[in-house]
Amino acid sequence: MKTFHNPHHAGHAGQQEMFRGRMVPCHEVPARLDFVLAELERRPLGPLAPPTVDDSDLGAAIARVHDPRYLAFLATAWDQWVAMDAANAQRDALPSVWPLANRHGFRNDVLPRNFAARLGLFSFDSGSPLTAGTWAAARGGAACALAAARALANGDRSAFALSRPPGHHAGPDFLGGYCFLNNAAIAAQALREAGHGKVAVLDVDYHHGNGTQTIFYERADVFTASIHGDPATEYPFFLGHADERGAGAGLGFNLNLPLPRGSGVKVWRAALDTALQAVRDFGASALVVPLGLDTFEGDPISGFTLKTGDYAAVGAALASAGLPTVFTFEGGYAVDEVGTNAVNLLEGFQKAA
Ligand code: SP5
Ligand code: ZN
Repeated sequence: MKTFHNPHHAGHAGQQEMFRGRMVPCHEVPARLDFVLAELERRPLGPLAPPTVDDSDLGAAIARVHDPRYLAFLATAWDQWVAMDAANAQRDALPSVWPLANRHGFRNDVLPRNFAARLGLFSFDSGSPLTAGTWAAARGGAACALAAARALANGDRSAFALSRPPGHHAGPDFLGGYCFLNNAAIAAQALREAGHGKVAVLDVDYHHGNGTQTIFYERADVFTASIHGDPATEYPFFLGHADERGAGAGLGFNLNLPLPRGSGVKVWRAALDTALQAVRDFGASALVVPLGLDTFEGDPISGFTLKTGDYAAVGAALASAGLPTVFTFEGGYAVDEVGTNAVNLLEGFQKAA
């Protein structure tokens, strides 16, 4: 399995996120990726390299899943933030005002001139700091996703897009959940364009993949499934319930498998079997796995109890789908263990594939 890693990831380094009325240190830190990379060097699964995709191809691939107005904002957001106040260069940008566009009659069709208002327009939480290197890092992640999809198009059976910030919470025109560009969606769309008529996304991060669900919600050509903490109690709270099955042409092509906080490997593996059966029934010819390792018992912000020794079998189960597979690196905040857990899963996949 080739791994495409993002050389720009460390430029995205948030200082703090809002939690219960206080600022706390960010969970989504550069060391997460470094630990995965170090473990891949100890236990190689295949070539490790930065992606090589040209700029215009990359821009086009990103624009297939994200809105132009959002992309124009992200590309210049840091400069706008610093233009507001030169002292902002030392601070992360976080939103503090939101239009709640679905309710209360607030408008989202008029782009505000004020930067804080713009940031709120394009965000859904106050936990996703935007920093000087965020755009370059997010673009580098999209390049990893595109390169991974292309590796499959060239005959590879699997590829790993190892990048941060993660992507699965980012929607067509919003950031949140530490995510800015939806790498899994970019890979899935690139696989569609490479000739796969039906692509499945099976999200195994602890948190519901709301961005990916939203991007493909009305489409029948990309089936989205997610196993996650029940949004009644778990982030991102406002999406991820079992009754969300898709809409319009996409009705029946979204599957949510919420599990109670505290769930262990047995119930989680049963949900995985359900999701894999749905992927088979859909008839996908390629699979994208947004790979979060925050299902781990030691994760500081999550509530499942999978153990380090469980991940190899999860990888093997994913391989049983028999599909060419792109993995995108998502959550996983037990930093010391995230590399071992990720490589256990990927190695389990590769041995069984
Ligand atoms: C990609 C991904 O896993 N995103 C997760 C985003 C979760 N954001 C909200 C987490 C708030 C948890 N704060 C808990 C602090 C405990 N000390
Ligand atoms: Zn997560």
